Amino acid sequence: MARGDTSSLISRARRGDKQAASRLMTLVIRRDAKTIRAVRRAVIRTPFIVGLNGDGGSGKTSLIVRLTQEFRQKGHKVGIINYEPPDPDSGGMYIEDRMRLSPEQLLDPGIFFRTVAVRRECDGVDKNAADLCKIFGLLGFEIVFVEPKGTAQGQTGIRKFSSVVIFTLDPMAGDEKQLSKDARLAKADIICVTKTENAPVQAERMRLKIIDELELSAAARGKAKSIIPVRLVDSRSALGIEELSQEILERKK
Ligand SMILES: Nc1nc2c(ncn2[C@@H]2O[C@H](COP(=O)(O)OP(=O)(O)OP(=O)(O)O)[C@@H](O)[C@H]2O)c(=O)[nH]1
Ligand SMILES: [Mg+2]
Repeated sequence: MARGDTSSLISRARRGDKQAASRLMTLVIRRDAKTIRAVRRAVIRTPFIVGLNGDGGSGKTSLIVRLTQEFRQKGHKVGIINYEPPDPDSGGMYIEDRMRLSPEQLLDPGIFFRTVAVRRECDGVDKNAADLCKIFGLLGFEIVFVEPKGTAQGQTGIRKFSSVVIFTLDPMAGDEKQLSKDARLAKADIICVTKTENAPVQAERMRLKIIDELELSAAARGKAKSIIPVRLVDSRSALGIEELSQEILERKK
């Protein structure tokens, strides 16, 4: 691609043109070196990046959609990067999680949802995730959610470029004993037990178990106490969502 084209795409993205931003994203995903360099040079303000970590089905997208609603009400423009596995036949997108947004959200100019097929995977995200986030910065978006393809135990790559990492756990899934082996726990900034209204007793039990694990892990590192908050949330009923959004914004200051 000619250099002039990249500059014009960058100028258009700076004026809020989402089509130009989308084209830049495609070039970054394809690892066009000139575009990556130009984007890095052009960005004045990298957005605040909220990375979601958690098993497949643990409620990451639902939480993002709910928090997006909160942040829009507070006047913040929100970008979302959603990594999905590629369709093995077409190489294109397998699942289109954009449809999880409400009709109002789909029409909202202050929301930009980009699904990316993760090919050269690193802990559920592509290696150029940080550069993609910068393109939202060109558009003037202040907050970007990044959802990896569901991660497994020990996958904490999202930590490298996120301003805040939220780790989601479904109280009804999996074995609590596995928590002690999971590096995602101690590498999170905020832990959310999701789907609380579905199983309030199990959710509270899991919250207490997580706190135990965090205290043990803090002690092993010579710390008096863990400072990682553990929250009970529910994206359907919005339980705990307002408080969580406040906590994220506090960290953005
Ligand atoms: N009742 C209830 N259901 C939820 C909640 N969060 C997620 N779900 C449901 O749980 C399922 C998985 O939720 P997702 O938000 O797609 O989970 P995910 O972590 O994004 O899943 P992947 O993208 O496949 O890794 C969906 O059927 C959701 O409707 C919640 O807070 N309450
Ligand atoms: Mg999802």
